[in-house]
Amino acid sequence: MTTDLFASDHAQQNLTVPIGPGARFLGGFLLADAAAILDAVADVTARSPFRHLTTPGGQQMSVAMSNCGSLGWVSDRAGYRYQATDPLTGKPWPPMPALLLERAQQAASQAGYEHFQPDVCLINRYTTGARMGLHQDRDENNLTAPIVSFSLGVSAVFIWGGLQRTGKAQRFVLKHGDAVVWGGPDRLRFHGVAPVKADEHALTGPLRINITFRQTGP
Ligand code: MD6
Ligand code: FE
Repeated sequence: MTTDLFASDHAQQNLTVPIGPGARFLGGFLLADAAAILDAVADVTARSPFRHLTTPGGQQMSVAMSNCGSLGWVSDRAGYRYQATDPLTGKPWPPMPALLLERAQQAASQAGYEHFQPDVCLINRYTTGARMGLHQDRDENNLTAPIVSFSLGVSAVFIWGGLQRTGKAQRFVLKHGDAVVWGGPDRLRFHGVAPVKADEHALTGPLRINITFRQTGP
């Protein structure tokens, strides 16, 4: 069953729902500045375009990615890692726009994580049918910092598992404007995104944009 954590849709903004001891769903957190956030994403991707990375196993990912911040997450045949330059342009990743940093820090704080200093902002673009398999986020050196995730555009079903790959997963809908923060005892939970259904959003057309902020440093 897929739970709609925000059953009354976006009538209310900023509803905080615990989804684990260290994880919070912030429904509608970004609604007031969604358009400005998407503009900031467009500025980043004009300089470091979206691209489909290859997994270490040689598969092309269905989600297209870019980054901003002092480090970016990349994947290729050699593995997953964070690096300061964009392999596509050979240049540093674009700086993290102030609005993105500010909203990420506010989300973290609203979920109980003060002093979040993200140095990575990974931007994921989903077209119809794109998905993300079940994974843990564990390429960061600093596992004490939470991860902050923003969802914009077309909705998706988020698969929210446990600390082991096997076992029961919950599913819930991430809509335009929602944020999720997780850390502490939930930091290494398995999670993924079900194939995005054909849909349209006024600001993104058929696309879903997800932005995750990570702190790799101390
Ligand atoms: C997505 N998100 O929502 C994929 N990882 O498109 C993630 O993989 C993710 O949303 C860690 C923390 C939050 C996330
Ligand atoms: Fe993840």
